[in-house]
Amino acid sequence: MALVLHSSSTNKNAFKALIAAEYSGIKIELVKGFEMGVSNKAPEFLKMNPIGKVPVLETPDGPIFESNAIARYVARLKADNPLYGSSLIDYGHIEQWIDFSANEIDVNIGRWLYPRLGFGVYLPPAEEVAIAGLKRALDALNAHLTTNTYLVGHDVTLADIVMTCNLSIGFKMIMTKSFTSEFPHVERYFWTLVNQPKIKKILGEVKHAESIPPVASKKPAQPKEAAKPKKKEEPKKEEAKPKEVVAEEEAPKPKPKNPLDLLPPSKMILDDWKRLYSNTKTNFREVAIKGFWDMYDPEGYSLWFCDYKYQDENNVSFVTLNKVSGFLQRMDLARKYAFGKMLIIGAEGPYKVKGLWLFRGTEIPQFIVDECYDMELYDWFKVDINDEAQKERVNQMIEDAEPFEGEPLLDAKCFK
Ligand SMILES: N[C@@H](CCC(=O)N[C@@H](CS)C(=O)NCC(=O)O)C(=O)O
Repeated sequence: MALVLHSSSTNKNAFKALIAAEYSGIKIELVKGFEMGVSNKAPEFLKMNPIGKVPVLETPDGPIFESNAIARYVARLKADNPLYGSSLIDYGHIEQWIDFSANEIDVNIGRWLYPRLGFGVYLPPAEEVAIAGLKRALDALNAHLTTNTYLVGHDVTLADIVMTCNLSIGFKMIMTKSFTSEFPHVERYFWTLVNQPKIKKILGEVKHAESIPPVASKKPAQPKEAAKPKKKEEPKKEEAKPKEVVAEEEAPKPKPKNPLDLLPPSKMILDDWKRLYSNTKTNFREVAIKGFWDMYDPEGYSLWFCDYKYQDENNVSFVTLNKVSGFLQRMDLARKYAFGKMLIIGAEGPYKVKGLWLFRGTEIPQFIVDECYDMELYDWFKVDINDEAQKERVNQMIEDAEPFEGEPLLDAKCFK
């Protein structure tokens, strides 16, 4: 059975294996009729890669996913393949640069590019972090390439193949000349590599991006499945289709009535509560908290605690704060129907992120779950208002009481 690569013909992650195959004299067939978003959602594909991402290589011994793993497999098919260098230390360095390319270059290009194309939410501070991370990585790469033509040794290795493919999307889509000219050795390296005949055969003519793509829209344009975490931060890495994305975003959409507007009227007026919360400057317990419970209508509203699912990852204070701010920004669509408090807890990382939300209706509104992908990053627990301890926890969260559950607060953010 031949090796069959499941991917479209324009996927830079698939190019890694195809180039490795060119260098190794291995034949790989690209599967016929592959359609991104359709073929990779089919049950047969999900049997090969349960996460549904592309590429996947079908081998006589079973499928392999993850493009770097596929490229390694292809390179190993040829005994003593020079793509893997000629010593143990070469091998170590090749692996080092493959990981560097994935974790420092590819990730940061993706975090800069994809939100601009509408795949993920565009947030200027997140973009700044991505660009800073990318520049740091390119600086290091540039320094290495000052005295090296290739990443390892004196010839193309698998590390160069992976690095070139990862850089290619940056050079083509977002890293303009004025950006890359800060890294002259990276430029020299990249143009040398893309002009190697075996690489050029797969990548084709590569053209330098002339401008940074404008932000398609504030609202992520990915299909629903792609918005569902695991993903956390990870924007959808689909081949970019900026035109389609923009076109889709610009199409006028009829606005159906929100089902929450059809609920029986409630005695609780959300804006009254928000006003009371904002205007109470002293005696918060006696005025605002008491006022809240006087107004609260359990028939028309519900209270929910939420706990961030990945607390261990909240090591850096500003990243954690940005994450919460992003969540509140994306909740904008729920302003008429919700009030929230988010606490960032702890004196040092990992910080805990916990929140309290008041929603119109007795369940978490479905449109919020559907439209705000952060909802899946949290575990949600409905508050039992007959439980005094839970009520007290609500009070403490509304009040930003410190210490909260024995710890100081780094910050408290309010959605109102
Ligand atoms: N780390 C993976 C990334 C794969 C990936 O993100 N593939 C994108 C296309 S380049 C994809 O399949 N996206 C579809 C999705 O996220 O559902 C690899 O290197 O293979």
